[in-house]
Amino acid sequence: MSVPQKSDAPKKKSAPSKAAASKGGETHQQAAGDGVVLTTNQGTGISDNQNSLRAGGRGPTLLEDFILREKITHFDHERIPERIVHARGSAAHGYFQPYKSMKHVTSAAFLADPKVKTPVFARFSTVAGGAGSVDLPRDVRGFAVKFYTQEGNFDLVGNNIPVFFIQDAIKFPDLIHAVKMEADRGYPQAGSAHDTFWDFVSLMPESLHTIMWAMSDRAIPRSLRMMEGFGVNTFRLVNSAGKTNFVKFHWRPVLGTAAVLWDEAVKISGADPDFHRRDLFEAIESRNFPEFEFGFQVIDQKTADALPFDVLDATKLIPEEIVPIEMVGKMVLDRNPDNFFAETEQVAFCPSHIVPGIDFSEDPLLQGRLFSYLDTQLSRLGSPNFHELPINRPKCPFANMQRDGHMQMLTAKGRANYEPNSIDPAGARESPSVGLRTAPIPTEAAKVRLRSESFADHYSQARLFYRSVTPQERKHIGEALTFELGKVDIPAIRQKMLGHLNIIDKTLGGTVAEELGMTGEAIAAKPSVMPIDLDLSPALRLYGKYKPTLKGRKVGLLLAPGFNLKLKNALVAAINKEGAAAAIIALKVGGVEDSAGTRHPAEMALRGSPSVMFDAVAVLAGPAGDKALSATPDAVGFLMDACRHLKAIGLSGSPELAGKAHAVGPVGITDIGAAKDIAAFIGFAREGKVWARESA
Ligand code: HDD
Repeated sequence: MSVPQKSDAPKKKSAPSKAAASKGGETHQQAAGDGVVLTTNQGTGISDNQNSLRAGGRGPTLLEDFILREKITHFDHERIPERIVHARGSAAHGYFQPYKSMKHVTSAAFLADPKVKTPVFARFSTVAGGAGSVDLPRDVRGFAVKFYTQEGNFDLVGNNIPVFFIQDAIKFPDLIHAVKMEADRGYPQAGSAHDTFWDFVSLMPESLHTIMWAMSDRAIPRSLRMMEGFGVNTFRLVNSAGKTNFVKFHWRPVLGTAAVLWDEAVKISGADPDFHRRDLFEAIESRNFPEFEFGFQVIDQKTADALPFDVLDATKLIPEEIVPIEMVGKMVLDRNPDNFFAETEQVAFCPSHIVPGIDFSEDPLLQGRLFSYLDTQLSRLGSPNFHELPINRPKCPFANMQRDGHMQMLTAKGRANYEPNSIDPAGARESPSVGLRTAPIPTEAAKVRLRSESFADHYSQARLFYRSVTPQERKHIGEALTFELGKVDIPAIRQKMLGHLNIIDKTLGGTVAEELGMTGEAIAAKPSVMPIDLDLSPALRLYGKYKPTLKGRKVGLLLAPGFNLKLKNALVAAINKEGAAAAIIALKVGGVEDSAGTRHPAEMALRGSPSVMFDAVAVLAGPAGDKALSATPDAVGFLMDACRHLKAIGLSGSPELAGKAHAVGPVGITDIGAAKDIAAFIGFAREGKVWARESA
């Protein structure tokens, strides 16, 4: 153990070593050393943690120094292989509580009693980038939740997009190889805008529906707290009478959904690569606990049979307008991990971790996932005993005859390590009554490598999504496709993609072709099944579906010398009343003087706090402050970007800056001359983005 132990080692003040003394006396730690004694992993007290053992003060280091060797050896092995996908992630602890009993559809105990709180650990991630990549590339986000139920762990390993790129798990390595950095050059990191990815997509039309989502603003979320989540694959629910239904799992953020604009995402990636991780951590630290409602779409066989697509096809969704989502409970994330590595890094999710009352469907993507996750944990965590790590260990009793293995942490007692046995009558035994029983779904059929005909339509739902979302979302999809395809070197890949886009929607294909300067160059795609026009589904929209709110958001207040203190205080109070946070920014982090010459502390310096880090901004200045700001490119950029990024803007006493930043006239800019004007600013800020400015 490398954590400080309440060891039997003597708790006495350690004397500085001679060597340390000869090199300049006591260090900080040595002087403060009244607490727990630093020891080796074997519990031997360490007298000097600053100097290795050497032959004389300037001589070579001695091999004998087991303290040095133990410390360096441990350090050399501090990293484990990062996840092959979803390497970059952030997580939190919390609990799930059902609103009502769901006994009629599932026997799962954690869904049976509204009084029962089930502990959870949720990890959000990007897919393509490495563990050290930025938080805001254009990418699907992972949304994985481990429920530590009283009947065992249930892992719901989903994404923030309800559909997937491929229909069969056998294509997953190809998909991931294509999207990750290219094999020869090792770039781009965490980005899909390159040839190999679009080559794959252009040859795999089944990916087009998910592509529409990945090119939408869903792939650049404002916050992990403001994303929807989906189980993606179809699962089954089984009740105590053995009756089964299909189910699609959904998560809905109580704060509503929000995304940033692409230009914001690019700038945030530079200004704060940990934007999402910091946002999640700080929200929980400040007790603004992220909340997500858990919803079920329960689908009986008859409804499934009547759908114009196959429920087993992970590239398809079931519109809420056909099967509504029933909200069954809420997850609250109320505790940050104590240690990133021990928890966020070592947590091991597996879709195969289910509990009685939940079962798999025959979805060929899910079936492959059932193998892959357990397998990957063996190489990532290095031992079949990964379930014994505290973050993975069930919180209910667990017992079986599995023994030994690398890093065994449990000390099994007794002789009986096999079953059946007569030696330990009180030992663990199978239980037909409480054990998991697989739903007896009939499966007899010929063994074939074949894709069902019912999976053949790759365009109808891509069209459904594109046509159902708001005009802004459609515009951004077109822009994202233009950006991504503009980064593709091989013209034929772009031409093939234009052919696919034309089938999804002629206007989309035409706009992207025009923006690429490739009108008339599309290579026609030949769908095996011609798309149909499905009834539009407004529920697929990202914007306008939730009530306007400023809750959980962050407003940046840039204060410059001579600002009006009364107005600033009123503004902060109004922002806090909305459940939002106000961040005080000044030219210098040391502080800023108000109109009465009183100095006030700042939380952030302007240079490190561009407006992309906030949901809305206000600038408060006196005449001297306005002059100083307009002479500062960072301040002009602050306001210009806020304007370009459609943020609500409040301005008080900063006409010169506003002029320089072209922030005069556009809708959503409020002149805050007096406290009564604050309401108008808050009104715009609640909307998230001032879309009218984009259209203008
Ligand atoms: Fe996967 C990780 C979600 C298809 C193989 N996947 C992983 C994580 C999420 C998803 C959220 C990160 C979990 C964490 O935070 O540790 N994956 C999905 C979804 C899919 C999907 C929603 C489609 C419905 N995945 C998928 C397929 C395969 C994998 C088809 C392989 C056949 N996924 C893995 C993996 C990972 C993983 C290689 C990497 C790290 C890990 O499992 O623990 O096994």
